[in-house]
Amino acid sequence: MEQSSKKSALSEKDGVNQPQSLSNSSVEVIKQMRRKQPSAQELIDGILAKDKVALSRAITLVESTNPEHLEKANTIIQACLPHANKSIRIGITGVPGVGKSTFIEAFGKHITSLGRKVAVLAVDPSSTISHGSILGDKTRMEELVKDENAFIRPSASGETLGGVARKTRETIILCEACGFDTIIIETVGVGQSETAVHSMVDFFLLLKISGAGDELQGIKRGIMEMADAIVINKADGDNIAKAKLAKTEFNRALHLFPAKQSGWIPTAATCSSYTKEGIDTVWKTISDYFELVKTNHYFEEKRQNQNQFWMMETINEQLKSNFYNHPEIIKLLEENKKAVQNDEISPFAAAINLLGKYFKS
Ligand SMILES: Nc1nc2c(ncn2[C@@H]2O[C@H](COP(=O)(O)OP(=O)(O)O)[C@@H](O)[C@H]2O)c(=O)[nH]1
Ligand SMILES: [Mg+2]
Repeated sequence: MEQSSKKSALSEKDGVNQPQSLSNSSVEVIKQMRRKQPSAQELIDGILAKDKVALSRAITLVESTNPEHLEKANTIIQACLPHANKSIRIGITGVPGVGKSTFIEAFGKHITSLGRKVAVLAVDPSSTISHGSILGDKTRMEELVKDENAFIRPSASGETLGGVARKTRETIILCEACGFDTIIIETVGVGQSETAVHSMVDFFLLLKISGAGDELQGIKRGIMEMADAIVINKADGDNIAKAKLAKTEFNRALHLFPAKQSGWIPTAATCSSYTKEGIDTVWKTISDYFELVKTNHYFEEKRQNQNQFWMMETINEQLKSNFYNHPEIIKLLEENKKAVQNDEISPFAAAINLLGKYFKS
């Protein structure tokens, strides 16, 4: 039978022609994106081969809420663990606008020029509201983004601080396995994020700017206590003299704090992330710190304590969330709240009752 040019109802339909406006190269890119997701093993191999694309994809799995992704993420983390822990971890805090991102750009470039490999992460539990403020920061790190020896990852968002902290800690492991020897973690400098970051880094740097001469005003004592160094940024132009005064004042204040367990004596310094003046001194200070704590073994001790701390934190958080999400507890909690309000039961007895019910169920 002769083939008719007219298609029968049984033959396949013609697809939609590719519109002229789509270039072949973008079609190829879309096709690549749609290709099968890489397996856990492929990502592990990629990370260990220092492939940043594999690293990014694995971090996306760590950040996912999909249980299947989390399982895959756990496999990858387990495989990466033996290759982790070989870096130095630096936390950077300071109020918004103090210049953290600009500083990290200048500092990051400086140390990659010395042959180091830098990964920059951020802890920002508020980014659900601000929609990932660090995304804008990526443009502040224009040079570092292009640097082959740097990796910048915007913060995980839409989570509790505990959730963000877990993801950041797991991301650190992946970055280290991918060969990054310096991890920099920026905090937004508000709320509790400093404490969380302090519990996952070796060195904690507080960034400041010179004020109206009353430098210690409004600075939280707890933050000063956590700091291993205070760096007064924006020491350029008309600011230089004021910044030097601030440095003196901070140095005096730092002397009043009790000695640190690390044996390290924190100091204040000035720098400009614009002119790069003082950036090399900050790195020198940090290097001196690591030399000290690696010699006196405080380095390992602190990391071990941090691991224990995060294990306990995770248990506490899981217990709490399981308890409050338990269907029966949700119901009983409301009933007991009312009973407590009406003085029918003591708050303590109500709590014990609920916990008893939960652990028996
Ligand atoms: N003059 C001066 N301005 C700076 C310096 N570092 C940062 N800035 C400016 O301060 C503003 C806030 O910087 P940014 O890095 O986004 O601060 P962050 O919110 O702490 O991350 C920006 O306009 C920067 O250009 C510096 O060393 N000198
Ligand atoms: Mg920033």
